[in-house]
Amino acid sequence: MRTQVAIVGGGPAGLMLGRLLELRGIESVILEARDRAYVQHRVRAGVLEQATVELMDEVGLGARMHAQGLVHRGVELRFEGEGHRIDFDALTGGRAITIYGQQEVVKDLIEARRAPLLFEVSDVRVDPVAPAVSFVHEGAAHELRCDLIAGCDGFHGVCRPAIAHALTVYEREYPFGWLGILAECAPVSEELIYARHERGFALASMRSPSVTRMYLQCAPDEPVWTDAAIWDELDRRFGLRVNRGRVLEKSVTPMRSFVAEPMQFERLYLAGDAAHIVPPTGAKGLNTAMADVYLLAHAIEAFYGGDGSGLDAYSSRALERVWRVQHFSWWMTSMLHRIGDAFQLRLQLAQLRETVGSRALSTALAENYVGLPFRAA
Ligand code: RFL
Ligand code: PHB
Repeated sequence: MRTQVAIVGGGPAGLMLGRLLELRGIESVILEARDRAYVQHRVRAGVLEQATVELMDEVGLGARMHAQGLVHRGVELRFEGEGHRIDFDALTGGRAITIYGQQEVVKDLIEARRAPLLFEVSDVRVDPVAPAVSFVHEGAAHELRCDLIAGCDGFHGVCRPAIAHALTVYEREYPFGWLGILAECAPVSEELIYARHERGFALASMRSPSVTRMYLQCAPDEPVWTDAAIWDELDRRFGLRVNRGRVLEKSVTPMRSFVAEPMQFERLYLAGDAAHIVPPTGAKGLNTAMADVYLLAHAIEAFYGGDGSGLDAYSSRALERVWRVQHFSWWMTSMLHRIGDAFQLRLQLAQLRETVGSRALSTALAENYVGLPFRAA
């Protein structure tokens, strides 16, 4: 087998890269370890930055997102028993976020894909020098020769480990995780609520006017609680009576910050969670994956036009944005979670009061939350 770009991983990064290349007349093959149903039903991110929304439009897949997504023009920060709204509209000149599940984005991209997308591949091995990718599909071993490999196989994939000798890793693990639930009831508020409470952080989000998504700070290895214990704790931490309904899904996610540098070795280019992870407090993981592949697709297009300078600069350009997002995610995480000693708790409150009280700091939060523009070069 031969193609121009071998894409390892059919998550948001790999699928969007495939779409951007297809629209530029560049061939690709996407190799995905899981089956289609699993990939389409995995409950993960829900917040699309303005630039991600614009990208879905640019690739011609915005219709369902605009019909079903919920546009939010602000979020609430809640602490010391009171809510404070950060007004995106006023602070960012009309920018907004859209609530639309990651698995819906994935469904739209899979639906649109015409070029090869192989599910349930195994034994994937990448050779960044050849370059080539070997794998097993439907019982047969294959070798895919290519010009470039895109490593879009997430945090637990094979691409980053394959070039570990060439990478430096920067990381921080947090001494807590998030217990997340998806439930059949109306959201407690029209906008997201990020709550800091002495018992720990809580977040109220949603997927639709009748489906709620909520998170509670917990121990990183916490056994999943009973539904009743979760609802009672949500009431306590928000200081409100939240709507209750049938719990459709619950799970615990550990939290870490992680960056591998550079995001390239020979002809292998990493994008999305394969190269970096943020704690979910800033809602940045999916959006940063999209920013990476936007940059990478333009660099690949230039490469086939005879100019390889964009590919050479890909890692350093992507990392500039990655570190801005790392800082924002770390800032939101450390400002809102139960963390550290009494001194640090007082610093947190001082920081929160200033963030909602000062126009400069509210603007910084709003600008980062709605997201930085995607750059093509
Ligand atoms: P993904 O989505 O992990 O996709 C990687 C794909 O590669 C496949 N794969 C392989 N394929 C072939 N061969 C192999 N050897 C392979 N190994 C793995 C996997 O099956 C998978 O399909 O990475 P990608 O594309 O980089 O996308 C990143 C995002 O998924 C991730 O950053 C976000 O989900 C993070 N995240 C959030 N991001 C946001 O922007 N906003 C949010 O509101 C948000 N909330 C969240 C989140 C992540 C969460 N969890 C569970 C980690 C909330 C949660 C709870
Ligand atoms: C979500 O709706 O899943 C969500 C929203 C905001 C975050 C993280 C996750 O910061």
